[in-house]
Amino acid sequence: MLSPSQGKLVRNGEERKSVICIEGNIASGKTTCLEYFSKTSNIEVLTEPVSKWRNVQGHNPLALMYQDPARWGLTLQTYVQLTMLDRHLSTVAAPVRMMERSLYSAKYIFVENLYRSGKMPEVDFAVLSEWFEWIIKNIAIPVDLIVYLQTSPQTCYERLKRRCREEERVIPIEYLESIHNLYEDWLIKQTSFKVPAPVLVSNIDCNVLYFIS
Ligand code: DCP
Repeated sequence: MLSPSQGKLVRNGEERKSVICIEGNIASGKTTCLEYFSKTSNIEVLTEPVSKWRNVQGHNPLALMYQDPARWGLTLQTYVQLTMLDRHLSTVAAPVRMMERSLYSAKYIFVENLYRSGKMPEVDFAVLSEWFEWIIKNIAIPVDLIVYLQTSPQTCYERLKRRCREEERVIPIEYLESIHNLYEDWLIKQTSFKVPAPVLVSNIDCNVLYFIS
């Protein structure tokens, strides 16, 4: 049961903090959304550890993945899985935690996209899948609400070009369309993978907000 005044969840008589994951395509506006809430008291904001993905002991697995996904996809996604798990398990300080993406979307969207597009070898996909399945079976990854920033791939593409992140210069609109379709299947149609929490959809293009429980 959620107590709206304090954002606390009560399960089996025990209180714990609520966790909200902000999901959406690349450049859909997740960081801007989180920046807004970071000014609110009682909410702890955790952004994606992108800086770590761009610099792990002097290496840039994000850039390598975009240069040669078949070779470096596993490397990046293994590290993403580790850093996202670390985020999920870190001690929650405030009554409400908002975090950018999740362990779930790393697997259900990005790993899945690499595999389906033929850019991740089957053995790499199998290894990542076994890791992921082990984690969610053995470690509690609580998520209480998913906020899906639903944006057209075209809007994301325009923002992506404007922000000019060096590694992302090679991303074509087709890549954003694939990510978009995977998100829609997962969170809107709910036909691909288990959805771990209710979904609040915020459609940025049409200014519409609705809830899927
Ligand atoms: N990425 C990836 N695999 C993942 C997660 C992310 O390859 N499992 C990539 C996609 C982007 C980069 O990492 O190139 C950063 O992700 P986002 O664009 O989602 O992060 P932003 O902070 O840029 O998002 P937004 O613009 O919505 O704030």
